[in-house]
Amino acid sequence: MMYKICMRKKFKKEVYKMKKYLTLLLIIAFATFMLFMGISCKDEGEVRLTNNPANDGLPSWSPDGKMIAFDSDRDGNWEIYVMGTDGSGETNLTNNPADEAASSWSPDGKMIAFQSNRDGNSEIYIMNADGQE
Ligand SMILES: [Ca+2]
Ligand SMILES: [Ca+2]
Repeated sequence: MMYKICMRKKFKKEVYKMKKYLTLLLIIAFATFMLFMGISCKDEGEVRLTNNPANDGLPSWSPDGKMIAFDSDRDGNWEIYVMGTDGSGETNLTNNPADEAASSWSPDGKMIAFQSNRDGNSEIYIMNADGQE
């Protein structure tokens, strides 16, 4: 009789332990799933527009949302480029041996302001959005 009670208590303890481990396992599985979903959602909607060994940076949307201006040093010095919002039609607007950077669209989208050190130190310039100054 005493042996049976003792075994029953032992069995209950084991079941309690197993439930604890099972709960812990479920929590870990749920946390892993949520982490995975979080990472998946984070990646969703991000599209690489440039893909080259040079530096590309400081993107800015044109006011009409159709173009993106950005800086790149892919020709050996910094230039202002524009491209479509899908990364197509990358065009060097400045094409100058000095460094051009920090472009900013005019509110009507017809002009782009930028900085250049073409006279030996940084100055602010404007050009038409097609690169004509
Ligand atoms: Ca790059
Ligand atoms: Ca340049």
